[in-house]
Amino acid sequence: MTHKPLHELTVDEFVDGITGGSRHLLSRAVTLVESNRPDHETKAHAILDRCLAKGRRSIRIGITGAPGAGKSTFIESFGLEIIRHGLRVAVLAIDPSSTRSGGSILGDKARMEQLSVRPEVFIRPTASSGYLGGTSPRTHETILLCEAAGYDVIVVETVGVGQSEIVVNSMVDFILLLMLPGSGDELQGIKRGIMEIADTVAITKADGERTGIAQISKSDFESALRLLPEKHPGWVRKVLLTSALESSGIAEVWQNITEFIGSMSSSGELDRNRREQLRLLLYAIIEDRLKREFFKRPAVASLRESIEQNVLSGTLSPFSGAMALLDAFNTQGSH
Ligand SMILES: Nc1nc2c(ncn2[C@@H]2O[C@H](COP(=O)(O)OP(=O)(O)OP(=O)(O)O)[C@@H](O)[C@H]2O)c(=O)[nH]1
Ligand SMILES: [Mg+2]
Repeated sequence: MTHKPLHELTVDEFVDGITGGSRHLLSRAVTLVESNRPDHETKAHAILDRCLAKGRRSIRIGITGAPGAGKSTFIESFGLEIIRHGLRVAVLAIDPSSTRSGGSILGDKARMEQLSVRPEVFIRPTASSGYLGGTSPRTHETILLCEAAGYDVIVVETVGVGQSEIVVNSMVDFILLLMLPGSGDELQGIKRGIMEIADTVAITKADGERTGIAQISKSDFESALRLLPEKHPGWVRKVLLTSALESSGIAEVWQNITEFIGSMSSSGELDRNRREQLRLLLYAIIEDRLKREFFKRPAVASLRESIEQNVLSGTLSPFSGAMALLDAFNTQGSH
């Protein structure tokens, strides 16, 4: 039954499979969520509606850091720690661009070798290409599916190079920022923006000859964090030393996150945050839909290139160009 083509599976079959713990059907539902085909979207939303109604909850963790900071290796070790507590884990790795996809997906599977073979783990790369924010409402929808599938912890890996970590911040409960030992210099630069959304900072690769530098970085980050405004009332950000290679500091990170969740749920902040995230998702879906419908309209599609050229050559202002495209959209839409 489960090998039927996607369109032959009913919404009921999907929902029963997902909530019953089938990784295969979960994976196929994620494919539907990511599809641009209108019939897939309709079905994906029907599945999501039913899944949301189940009201299952998870701890959602965003893990961000510079390329090569050690995110995937950390998640392997961290995931193994979480399942030791009898919990199920879903890992969503956001692929920053479709052009990179082949390489990084294979890379992540290889880096999470031990984790990926565990039956209580679901690992899935999610595409982000074409979205300014580096991720899309679809990542949030995938989180909701994993939650309905009963995963207790959902980990979202994103490369902290621009906007994607900000967007991920709007779908998770907790952001863990991974920093390389010796990266304290970056504190002066753009990394401050990322620091502000972090709930905890973990220095990675604190092993071997890097141990000393890691210790120095820890103090640097602690001082820098003290200067930042609070992100969640009552939560004091910590800096932890970790090594995925030696599995050290990993249990402390998990402990730190459970403390965070405990304190934020008793203050009501966790629920407040989730409600705000649903509001953001509502508008993200609208924006996403409108944008796609706009560019799909034949009148817009046929005018788009010439208008863009005229704007680039300076014969048309971006404002007039945009208005012309919007007029084309509206005129055709009112038929
Ligand atoms: N010594 C040491 N090396 C590590 C540790 N964790 C990761 N590495 C190495 O660092 C390199 C990058 O690790 P990844 O886990 O792929 O880093 P990433 O942040 O996921 O990288 P991207 O997804 O490409 O941004 C690999 O060669 C790892 O073997 C660690 O705890 N100690
Ligand atoms: Mg990675």
